[in-house]
Amino acid sequence: MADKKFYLTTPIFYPNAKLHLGHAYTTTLSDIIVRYHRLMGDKTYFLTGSDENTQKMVDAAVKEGKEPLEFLDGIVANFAGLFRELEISYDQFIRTTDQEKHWPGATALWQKLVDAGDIYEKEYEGLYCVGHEAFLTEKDLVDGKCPDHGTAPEFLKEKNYFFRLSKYANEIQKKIETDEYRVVPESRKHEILSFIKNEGLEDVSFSRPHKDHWPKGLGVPVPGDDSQVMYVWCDALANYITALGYGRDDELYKEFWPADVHVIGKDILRFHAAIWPGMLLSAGLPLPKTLLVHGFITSGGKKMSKTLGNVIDPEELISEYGSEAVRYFLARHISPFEDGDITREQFKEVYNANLANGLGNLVSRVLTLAEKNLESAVEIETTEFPMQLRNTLDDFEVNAAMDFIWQHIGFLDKHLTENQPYKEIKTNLELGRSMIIEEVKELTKIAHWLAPFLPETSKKIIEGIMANKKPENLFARKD
Ligand code: ME8
Repeated sequence: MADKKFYLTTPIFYPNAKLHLGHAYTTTLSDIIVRYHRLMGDKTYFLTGSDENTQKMVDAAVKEGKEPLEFLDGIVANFAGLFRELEISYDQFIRTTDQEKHWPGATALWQKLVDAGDIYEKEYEGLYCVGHEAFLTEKDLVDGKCPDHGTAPEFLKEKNYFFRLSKYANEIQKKIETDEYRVVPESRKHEILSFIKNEGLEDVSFSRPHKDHWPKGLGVPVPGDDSQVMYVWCDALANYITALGYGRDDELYKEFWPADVHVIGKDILRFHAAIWPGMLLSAGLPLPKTLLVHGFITSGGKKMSKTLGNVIDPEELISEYGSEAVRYFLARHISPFEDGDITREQFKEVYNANLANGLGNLVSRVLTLAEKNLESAVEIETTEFPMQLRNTLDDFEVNAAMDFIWQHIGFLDKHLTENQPYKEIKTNLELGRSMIIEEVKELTKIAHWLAPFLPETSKKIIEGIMANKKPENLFARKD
């Protein structure tokens, strides 16, 4: 398995505001999957980044009285800070304003679509939702407003270049039906297939007139027509290959493309399961293998969104509980396939029950016993990932994998209580010690299994075992 490559991407996020817990979910889920593959010996590449050539970013900058490009640097530094705190082990952070890394590949890809005869010019009228960065139709609106963003779309009439997506509808449908391009979970596969079957795939507007108020350096110019920049979704989707050097220095591209997994939220399914494979087919490039589509985190039953203003700030949770507690919550208490709700009360409750009283208490019990009664540290043995854990993780069921580990935490806790090595040791030193050694060995396994999910905790427990000492500050109870 060691020579396998594994390339995973997250969406590139819009830097018009700070990231919220939904974005933290996507990146944490992605990080867990990548860390698991890295542990299994795969050669991994993990890409994330920011989607910067957008109207909404310009609007947000203007609102704060800042120059857009200067505003971007501040927000992107924030993204990187959050990802560092959350221990996101990405290999590259791509920015779509990066003229050296991103633009050559986006331009080369555009050229391929032109060469295939799939780009044509057309006058266009339509309703544009800045929140979506997409054209909507009357059918999409509720009371004249975009139901996701609560705002009325702008009416635009302009010259655009169009991408002939309709030409690829059948081929895309077939690739998804046969799982050649696998959409997970099944419900999302059905969703996109019935969309293609019922509504078909229309050609997409793929450029916008360059705006006078946009600063230079924003928007990838359409090759051969300075008056137009690429439509933001066209250049954004290209990031998955431009970051690997497509169109400039394609060593990484050759090694890692096609992507093994694109992780996205359900809101951007159509872009990834229709437009993106259409672009790749037109360019004659291989399709990604799997699209993992997760649900939305809601807060008190409502979608968490920057526009709706009901976001939970991951930084706040991290400063109160620590980043490992946030990773724990996202991995275990949110399903990767369905929507999941979070409230601060529930967060505190599961933190106390499963981290402070559960894992934290178990580590403390076992290692206090070891520290007091063993003359030297128990030797660390290498641990296999049990088949059940591997199966769940291969199926992206990160929450089920966590349940498996917590089940074992429960077993070990019960074992300790029932066997009472702390009593045994008073009458039979040898037997008592060998019982404690067994408990430490079980704890070692749990610590290894935790590595992709809670890397810092895993390390602290292993260090504690190696030093024969209880680690300090592991999940203090919150009242
Ligand atoms: O769509 N729950 O960027 P974006 C869970 N730039 N995940 C959520 C979420 C929620 N409430 N809200 C957002 C874009 N997300 C484009 C992507 S890719 C070539 C371009 C996550 O900043 C989820 O992964 O709006 C969703 O798909 C993504 O953030 C959208 O991020």
